[in-house]
Amino acid sequence: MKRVDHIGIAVKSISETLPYYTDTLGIPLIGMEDVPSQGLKVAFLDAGNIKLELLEPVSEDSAVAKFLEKRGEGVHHIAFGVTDIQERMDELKAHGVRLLSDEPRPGAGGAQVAFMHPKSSYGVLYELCDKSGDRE
Ligand code: CMX
Repeated sequence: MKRVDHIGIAVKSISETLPYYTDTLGIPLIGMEDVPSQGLKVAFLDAGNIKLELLEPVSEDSAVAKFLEKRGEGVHHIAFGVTDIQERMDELKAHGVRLLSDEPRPGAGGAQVAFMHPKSSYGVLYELCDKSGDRE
């Protein structure tokens, strides 16, 4: 993994949190998006060499709703930018990493995404995020 694409941050409310990022920290908003497949509304912010992704659950059974309930607001995942996501997934599997799906799934911004279980990544939820766009 050579590049971090974004850091996902779980929040209860994007509208309440956004002014802290845009006005207090001065990080420009790139855009907002609904991600129904994950039960989420997300906002991407441009922090220079990396993006921040605010994650607000819109469905009670979304992974982020469970995270907020158990751990409260805060850093939720780190996403590596990759190409050839299926190849990267197969390599990780061969190294014994537990992936949360056998195949990539559609994520925000038209990306294909896959997650590594935090129990096999020493407590961190890592995402693979492929925006090469040839699988949509
Ligand atoms: N970071 C680190 N650890 C986490 C975690 C996170 N984000 N979420 C859960 N965990 C921990 C739990 O606290 C639990 O630890 P303990 O057993 O020590 O308490 C452990 O992982 C396993 O939990 P679990 O009961 O097996 O599973 P959960 O129901 O908590 O779900 C996970 C965890 C990772 C499987 C689930 O969140 C998931 O499927 N995530 C992938 C999808 C996702 O996160 N989507 C949101 C982002 C989408 C986007 O960016 O577009």
